[in-house]
Amino acid sequence: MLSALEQYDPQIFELLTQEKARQSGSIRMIASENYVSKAVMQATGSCLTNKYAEGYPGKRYYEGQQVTDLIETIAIDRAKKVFGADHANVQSYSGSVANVAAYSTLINPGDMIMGLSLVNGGHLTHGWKASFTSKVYNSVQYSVDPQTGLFDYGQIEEFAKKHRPKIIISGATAYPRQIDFEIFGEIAKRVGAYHVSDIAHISGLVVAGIHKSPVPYADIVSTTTHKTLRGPRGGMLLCKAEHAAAMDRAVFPGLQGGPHMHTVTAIAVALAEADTPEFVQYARQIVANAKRLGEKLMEHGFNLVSGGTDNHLLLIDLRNKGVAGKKFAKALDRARIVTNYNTVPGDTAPPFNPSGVRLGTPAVTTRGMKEPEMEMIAGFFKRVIEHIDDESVIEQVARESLLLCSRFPVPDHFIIPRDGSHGAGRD
Ligand code: DSN
Repeated sequence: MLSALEQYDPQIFELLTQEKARQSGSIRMIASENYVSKAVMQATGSCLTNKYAEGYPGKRYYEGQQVTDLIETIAIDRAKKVFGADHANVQSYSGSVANVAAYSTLINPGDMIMGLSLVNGGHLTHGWKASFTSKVYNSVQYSVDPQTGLFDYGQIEEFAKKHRPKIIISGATAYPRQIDFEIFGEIAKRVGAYHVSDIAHISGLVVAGIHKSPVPYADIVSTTTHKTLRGPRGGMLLCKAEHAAAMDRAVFPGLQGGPHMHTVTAIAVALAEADTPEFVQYARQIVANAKRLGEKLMEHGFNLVSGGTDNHLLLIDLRNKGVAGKKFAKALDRARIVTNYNTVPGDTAPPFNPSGVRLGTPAVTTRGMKEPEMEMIAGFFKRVIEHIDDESVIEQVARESLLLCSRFPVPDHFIIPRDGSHGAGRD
């Protein structure tokens, strides 16, 4: 029987089928991507896509909220529980909007924000020059140490003392080590700044207790919900009680109209999944996989920023290889390994053709791959870099990648047990 989509729009159906095959037949190592569970996928594609719900539970501007109020309240309560936060807002459309909402909760246009620069691993919305955030706010940007690739907290404090920002942003999109949020919080206090922490990449690791949480040390914490947290594409904010009302106003009506209730619903589901021993085990394996991958890559002569990783991502600095990041990432893609090219600390190459590639283990770990598979993948990286202009080798690696993928089918039907009684967690 034809599905509704197949029947109504065969062209889009065919393209979705191709994308499903691509996700299934490639080793997906974009550090911000994952595979969601069947339950999250169902909630995302549910009837809540049909509902408008401006406002918050108990105070809406549209009627018909008998169900949405209950669902959003559950999502908020689950977020507060798993992150140990006083207050949560689950309506942000994305991490970018969540960050802007955090800033607008605390400061006014023209005030100064201080974030990690994009080329050092920060996000666009941390005040990068191309971002709206640097136009609305007066942005100053700190860096990592170009030699070690690490935060130099002493230098960050000096920088903060010099500029006296109103907000200091901690968190990154390409930093492979633990971040000391407590120190960021202390620096912010000492210069009279608010502390906003963006844990979009690591929120799943934070929930699992594997990465230190910024919640006790930050005024507001923002995150996406789809990376290591393995929920739908969306954003979320957590804050101390004193900022709760202002933060909710900043999201709605400050920045957004109607929340995407299908996404809020799926966030609720993902948070239930994250609150299980299985998820903690998953998060541990993400890090174990990243560490093993890093060790093997270094054995194969790759330089890693900071010499390894504490989290889910790795940054390969290709400057010793004489191969640009884009060329390597494109060759890897032909070999069925999907990464993104990325700047590395001290990079003089532009962000669109930088000197590194970023890779992460959340998606391959969801597929069930473990350390032996990481060793195989590191071997694929070696062969691709050594034969970057030899398509026959790249094609051979692509065949082996596909074989590896076939041993670890895409778990688009996996289920996280809520009571630990359903065995391996897949149906
Ligand atoms: N674009 C995301 C990432 O890949 O890290 C950050 O928003």
